Amino acid sequence: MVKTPKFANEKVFAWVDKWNKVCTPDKIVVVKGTKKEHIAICEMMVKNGQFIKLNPKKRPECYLARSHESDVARVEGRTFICSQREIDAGPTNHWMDPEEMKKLMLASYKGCMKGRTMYVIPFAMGPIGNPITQYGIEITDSPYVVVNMDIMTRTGDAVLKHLGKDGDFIPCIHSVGAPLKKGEKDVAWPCAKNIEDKFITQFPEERQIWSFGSGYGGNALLGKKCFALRIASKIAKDEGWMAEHMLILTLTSPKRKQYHLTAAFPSACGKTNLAMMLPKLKGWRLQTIGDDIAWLKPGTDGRLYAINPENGFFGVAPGTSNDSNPNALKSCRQGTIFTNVVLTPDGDIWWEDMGVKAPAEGTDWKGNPCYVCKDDPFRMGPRPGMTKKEIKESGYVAAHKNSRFTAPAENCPVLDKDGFNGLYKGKPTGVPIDAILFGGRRPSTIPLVNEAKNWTHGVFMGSAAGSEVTAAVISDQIGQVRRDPMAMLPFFGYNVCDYFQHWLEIERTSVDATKLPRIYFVNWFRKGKDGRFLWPGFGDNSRVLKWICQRIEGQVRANVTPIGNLPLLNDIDLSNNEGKFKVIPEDLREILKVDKDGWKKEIVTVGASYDEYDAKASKDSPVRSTTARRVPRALRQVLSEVTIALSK
Ligand code: GTP
Ligand code: SPV
Ligand code: MN
Repeated sequence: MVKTPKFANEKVFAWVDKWNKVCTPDKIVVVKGTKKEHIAICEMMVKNGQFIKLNPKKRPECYLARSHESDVARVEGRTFICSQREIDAGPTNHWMDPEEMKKLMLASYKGCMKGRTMYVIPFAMGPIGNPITQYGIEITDSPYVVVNMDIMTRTGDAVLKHLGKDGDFIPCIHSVGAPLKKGEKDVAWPCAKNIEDKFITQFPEERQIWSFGSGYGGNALLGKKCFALRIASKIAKDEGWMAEHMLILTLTSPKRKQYHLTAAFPSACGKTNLAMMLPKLKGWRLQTIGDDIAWLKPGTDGRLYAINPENGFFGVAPGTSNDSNPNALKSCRQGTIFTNVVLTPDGDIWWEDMGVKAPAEGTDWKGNPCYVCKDDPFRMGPRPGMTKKEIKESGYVAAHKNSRFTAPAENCPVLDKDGFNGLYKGKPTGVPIDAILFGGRRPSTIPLVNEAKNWTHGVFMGSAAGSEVTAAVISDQIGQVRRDPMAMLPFFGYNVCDYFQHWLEIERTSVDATKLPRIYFVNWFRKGKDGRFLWPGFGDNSRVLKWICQRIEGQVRANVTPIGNLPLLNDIDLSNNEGKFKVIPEDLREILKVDKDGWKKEIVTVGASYDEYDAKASKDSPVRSTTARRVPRALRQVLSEVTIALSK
C-alpha cells in the first residue's frame, strides 16, 4: 500500500486514508490546481492515448476525448438517494438502505484503483471565501475527471488553505471501476461497461457522494449534479435557501437598468443558450453569470440573491453555432476539453449544426472515419457519398447527441465578471434576482410566455413543468414528454413533496414577500402541424425577456387568463425582425393563445403526477402524519382553481 500524504486538515486526511486502504492505488497525487499541472496531466493523457491534442494554432490548449459507448450521459436508473428512510428520498428517486448500499459499493471499490493513480481534488463550489460557497474533496482515479474539475470548479491548494485545520467539506469518492493488472495497458476510456455495475450514490444525511463505474459528465464530475444540486438541495432545505438547476443572467435595458434573471429548463433545453444569448433587440445587453446551477439565498431585504457555484461550462456541442450561440463557440476557443465530437484532418473539431461546412473526411465520436454528405455540406455520414436522406434514415450522427465541451467561464466574452465572482455592488452577496423562469421542450399547448399570478401560482407552474426527454440522459424515452418539476427531476436530493413545500416556505418565511422574484413559464419549442418551430428562439428570446422586464416595471398590461398572465400581441417588440430567423406574426398569435382543450388535458396529467407522488407516500406511511409528505395543499388548491377556470 502507498503512504497516505499528510494534510493539515485531519478530516481530509481521514477521508483520503480510508479510500487509500480500500482502493489500493499505485500512487496518490494531491491536485494543486495550477495551469502547469493541468497541462501536464492533459499531455500525459495524450501519451496514453486518452486525449487527442487539437491543433494549437486553431485550438490552443484544447483536447478531444472519446468515451466508451456505454458511458455517454447521466445514468438516472443507476442514481440513488440513500437516505436513512425511503420516504425521505421520495417518490421520484431510486433508493436503497444506506448501509446496504455501502456494503455493495465497498465490494466494488475494493482494489479498484490497482495499477492507477488516485487523485485528490480539493474543490470549491463558488468563489473561494464567499459566504455562500461550499467545499468538497473528490477522490478519483480518472485524470479526465481531474482536468474537467479544474475547469468546472475552483480546485487545488487555495481550497485546502481555505479549509484550514478543521474546515468542513463534502467528501466525494469516484472510481471508473477498471483496475489494471500488472503490465496491462490502459484503454482510451476506462469504465465499468455494464450499466448495472455503475452507481451514482448520494447520502444526503451524511452529506457524502460515492460514484462508481462511469467517467462521464454529471456521473463523475461530482461537484456538479451530485453536490451542487442533490446534496446542496438537501442542505438548502435544512438551512432555508435553494439549490436549483438554473442559469443566471444579467440583462441591461437601453435605459441602463439592470435585471438579474434565473431560468430552470431541463437538460438540453436551452440554459446555456439563453445564458449567453446575443439579444436581437437593439440596445439590450445580456451577460452571463452561470449556465446550469444557481444557489439562491434570501437576503435581509427579502430579495433572493444568487451565485453560480461553478467555474466553467459543460455545454451540449451539437447545435452550438455562430447563429445560435456565438458566445459559446467563442468560449471554446482555448483551454477547452471536447468529448465525443468529430475530429477534422487539420486537428480541429466539428459537430452537427455547427454552422461550419464539414471536412471531406473526419473521425466520428466512435473513432471511425466519416465523410461529408453528398448533397449537404453541413452533414457527415459513415460512408463516402451518402445523401442527406440516407444519413437521416440511418439515424447516424458523427458527433454524439450528448457530446460536450468543457470550457472555462473566463473565456466567455459576455461574462458578468462581478456577478460571476459573487459580487453585487462590491459585496459578496450574489446578485438579487428579479424573475425566475421555468420552461421545457413542449411542441404543443404551452404558450410562449406565461406570468404567474403570485408566488404560489409560480410554484405550481414549476411543479407542473414537463419536457421531452433529451439525449442528456441514457434513456429509452427520448422525445417523450415527462413531468420534470422545476427541471429538477433527476436532481432532487430529497422528497419532491418536501421540495415543493420548501418553495412555498420561501414566501411564508420571507421578511418581505413583495420583493421575491416574479415567476414566468416560457416555451421556445412550440411546433406547427408541419413540425416546424413556431418561434425562432435564441436571440429572438430577448423579445420575451423585454416583456418580462416591462411587466416587472408595470409598464405593460397583460391578458389575464385561466392559466396565467399572457402578453397582449402588440406588446411583444418585433423591431429588428430580420435575418436568418424571423418571428412570423401569425405564428406568434398562435403561441400566445390559450389552447383550452390542450390545457384541459395538460391539467389532468399534472393532477396525475401529483396523485402518483401521493400514492407513493401513502404506501410508505399510511398514517397521514405531516402534510409535507404529500403534494402541498396549496398546490392542489391552484390545480383545482385552474381546472375550474378552464371549464368556464
Ligand atoms: P444541459 O447542459 O444539459 O443542462 O443543457 P442546456 O439546458 O444548457 O441546453 P443548451 O442551451 O445546451 O441547448 C440544448 C439544445 O437546445 C441545443 O441543441 C440548442 O441548439 C437547442 N436550443 C437552445 N435554445 C433554443 C431555442 O431558443 N430554440 C430552439 N429551437 N432550440 C434551442
Ligand atoms: C445536464 O444533464 O443537465 C447537464 C449535463 O448539465 S451533466 O453534467 O452530465 O449532468
Ligand atoms: Mn444541466
